[in-house]
This record gives sequence, structure tokens and C-alpha cells, in this order.
Amino acid sequence: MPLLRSLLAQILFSLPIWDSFMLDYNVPGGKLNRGLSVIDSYRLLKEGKDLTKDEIFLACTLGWCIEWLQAYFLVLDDIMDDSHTRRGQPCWYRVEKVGMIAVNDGILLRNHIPRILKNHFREKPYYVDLLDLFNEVEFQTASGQMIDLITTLEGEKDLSKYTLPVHRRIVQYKTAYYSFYLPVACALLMAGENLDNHALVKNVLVEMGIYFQVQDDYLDCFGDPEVIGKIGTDIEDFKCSWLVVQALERANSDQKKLLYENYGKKDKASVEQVKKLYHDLDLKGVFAEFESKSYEKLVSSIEDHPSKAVQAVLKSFLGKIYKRQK
Ligand code: GPP
Ligand code: MG
Ligand code: MG
Ligand code: MG
Repeated sequence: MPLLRSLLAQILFSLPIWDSFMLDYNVPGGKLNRGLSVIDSYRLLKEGKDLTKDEIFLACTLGWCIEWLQAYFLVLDDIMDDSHTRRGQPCWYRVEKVGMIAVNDGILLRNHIPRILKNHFREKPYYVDLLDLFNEVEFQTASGQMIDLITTLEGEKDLSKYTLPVHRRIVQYKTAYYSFYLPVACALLMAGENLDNHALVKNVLVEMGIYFQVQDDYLDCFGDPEVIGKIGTDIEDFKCSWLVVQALERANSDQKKLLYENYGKKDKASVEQVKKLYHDLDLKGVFAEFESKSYEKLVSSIEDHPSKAVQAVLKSFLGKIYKRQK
């Protein structure tokens, strides 16, 4: 937090009260996995060499840029998903007097990123690549979010369109690029690397991101809201969640009928029926199996990479999320 405050002071030397409160409410409070991965990855890429104060400051600055991007996505995602809580507090748009001002706050959060980059990276040879990276990743995320939303459209409530390839496409775009590829790509750029030479790294990180979003889908239903800081809404929202896809693959015709009748309804009784079906189909066991298989596959593709430093970066990121409870 002191770094966030000093960054803020440098960027906006007189903060209006609203902006200051809005930033404090929305930017900190998460796990900081994405932000911390920039500095961790950069350190590992430097293979034990001492980092200068300037290098640490710049890597932390990029880490915070990703946390601001995340804050922007979450403020808007919670409106779109009709969510109630986030990080153990009411979603920003549900705070008294905020409401739809949250849409503009999301835009403000997003607009701070190129300003921070301009302040601190304008003279760097990789400045243009950095801007391009943030823009591209934001486009990919918004595209994923679009598919996530349009597959749920009212009046077209047909579960037969929910298959594993559709789920994979949604989560690859809405989550994997910004949560996994972006932090490591930032560290690679700082280390003077050309991102075009790192397709293998990108592929592994995208697979890791898909695994991470499957965990998110699982925790939406089976996680403890006290621990994950949010109350799940995927069943009510008719989301193409990994759980519903798995349920559809395993359900008999009576169970399918029950799912068709209750999935996507707001009332508690319908949600409970769906959760009971997930329990009957042992989706907890199916997930545990998926989790260990994914881990093995990821470790093996990481070990295919020729560079030990890159392997360390990828293993460190995987270690942060394997069997996570929040
Ligand atoms: C996670 O989906 C994806 C995002 C937060 C990206 C949002 C992108 C925008 C362009 C707004 P989710 O809804 O499953 O996340 P959560 O479970 O945390 O609400
Ligand atoms: Mg959401
Ligand atoms: Mg969402
Ligand atoms: Mg979710």
C-alpha cells in the first residue's frame, strides 16, 4: 500500500475525495497474485543478480498497473453479473450513492494505466510494446467477457450450447491473458526480451489461466464466501460454468430435465436443486481429478522449456494457485 499511495501522489498530486475513496475501495484487498508475479518473474529472469532500486520500482509499478486493470474489470464485471460482494465487502456499485457512477469509475481506473506508463516508461525502448501489450490484453479480455455474457441471453436459455470447447474459449479470453500472460509478459519486456520469441511461455500461461478459471467456477459454488470474499452467482446468472458443462456430460435424462428447469433461476429453491444435483454427480470428485491432472500436465509442459529461469518463473506462478481455496 505505501507504494500505491506514493504512486498515486506522483500521478495525481491533488486527489479529489471521491477518487481517493474509490481507489482505496477497489484497488487493494485482493490476493495481489497478478501484481506480485511481475516482480517475482523479473527477479527469476535475472537469475539471482541483485536488482537496483529503480528496477524494483519499475517492476512494482507494472504490478500495480495490472492490479488497477483488475480493479477496473471487477467493478464492471460485478455490475454485469449482478453480484453482491467482492473481497469481503459490498460490490462498489452497491455502495450507497455510488450505483451507476461505478461505470465511470471503472473507466477512470482504466485510464490511469496509460498515464502511469507514460510517467515511468516513456523513455524505455520497450514503451511501445508495453502499451501495445496492455491494449491487446484488454481487447482479449473484453472479447471473452462478451462471449461469457451473450451465451446467457434471456429467451435463448438452451443448455445444449454449453460444451467444453465453448467454456474453454470463454475462459481463455476473459481470464487467462490478463491474469497469467500479462504479468510474465511485462517482466519479459523489462528484461529486454522480444515477446514474439516466447510463444511456448504464452501457451503454458494460457493453459494455467484456463485451470485458474475452472477453480473460480468451482469456488463460485463450493467455496466458502467468508474465504473467497464473494457470493457466487453463476447458477442464477445461467453462466457457462465448468460445473454445468461437467453436469451436462454426466446427467441422465431425469437429471438433465431437472437442470433445464432450475438452471438460471434466481430463487433459492432452484439454486439448491442445482447444487444438490452437482453433489449427486460428485462434481467435487470430478474437480479433484481435473485439478491433479492439470497440475501434472502443466508441470510437464513447463519442464519442456529450454531455459531454467523461465521454468522457475512458470513454476512459481503455478505454485501460487495450485489447490487454492480463494
Ligand atoms: C472473471 O469472470 C473475468 C473477469 C473479471 C473479466 C471481466 C472483464 C471485463 C471486460 C469487465 P467471473 O465473473 O467468473 O469473475 P468473478 O467470479 O470474480 O466475478
Ligand atoms: Mg463475476
Ligand atoms: Mg463475469
Ligand atoms: Mg466467477
